[in-house]
Amino acid sequence: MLRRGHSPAGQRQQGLALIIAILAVSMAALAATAMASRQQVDIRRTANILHLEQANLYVFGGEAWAGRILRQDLKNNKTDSRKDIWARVLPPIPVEGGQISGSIQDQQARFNLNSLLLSANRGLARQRYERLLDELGFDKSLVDSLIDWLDADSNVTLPDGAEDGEYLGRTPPYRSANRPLASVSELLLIKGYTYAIYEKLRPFVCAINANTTINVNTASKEVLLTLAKNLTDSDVESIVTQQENGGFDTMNEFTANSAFSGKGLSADDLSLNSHHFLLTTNVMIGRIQQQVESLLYRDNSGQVTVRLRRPVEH
Ligand SMILES: [Ca+2]
Ligand SMILES: [Ca+2]
Repeated sequence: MLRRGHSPAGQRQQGLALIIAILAVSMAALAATAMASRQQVDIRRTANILHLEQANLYVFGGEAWAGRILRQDLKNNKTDSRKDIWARVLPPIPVEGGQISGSIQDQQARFNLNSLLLSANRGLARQRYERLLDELGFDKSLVDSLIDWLDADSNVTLPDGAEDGEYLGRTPPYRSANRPLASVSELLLIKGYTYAIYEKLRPFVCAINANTTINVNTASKEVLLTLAKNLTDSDVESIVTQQENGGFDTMNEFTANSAFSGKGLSADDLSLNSHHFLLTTNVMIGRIQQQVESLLYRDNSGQVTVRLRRPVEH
């Protein structure tokens, strides 16, 4: 008599048992691998959360650093120029698990787009913006659609303005903001503004929700050229040289520059100092890379507050 295990049926049973056993072991191994890799993902996720938290803390640290620099700067002098201590770049410095770097830029070196709405001398703001558009090779009519976007009413500024009628017809439809810009990138929503125009305007404009002056000690050549009619590059050369040497101490010294002679320069909304600065902080911790911009406001007593904090737009 054959033993059960050696019968064909018994061999089949043994084979089946073996396959089940192999399957069970494989499944257990798969489950263990899945658990291990899940654990690794969890560990990485936790590390990323911790690094993100750490990066945010370094951004706050960067703001505190910038606040101290700006306070100290006001003790050093009453004007703001490229020679000031805030204008120095903070080179990458190692911190636990990564590095941090940063720089402060004077926002008032730029034309504030919101001054088209908020300035006491809107006509002058308009002239300056038209000159900037012209200088960059754009149609001056772009000022009309921007004014309509900013102003509270829904009356179209002729000839090239645009209000709800323009934007409600778009896909998806939206309304005119009818308030100051919160960000320069908002231009992309406005009639006539393409990405190429936005990119070219960006270095010379800002969007601060207050009536601000243009600081002639930090303004770029392009912005200086908007201050009076028919100015040429060579006209503003001596001003740029003066900026590099620490700027002007009095407004008279600036306006008396022969470059402006007979060119209708107005000192309205111009200044030698600034209140609004933009801090850009770059933090690298582990796999986290954060680039954050903080809009800082320094009052006349040197007190610095953070008005806005957001990721840098690219
Ligand atoms: Ca200063
Ligand atoms: Ca409007």
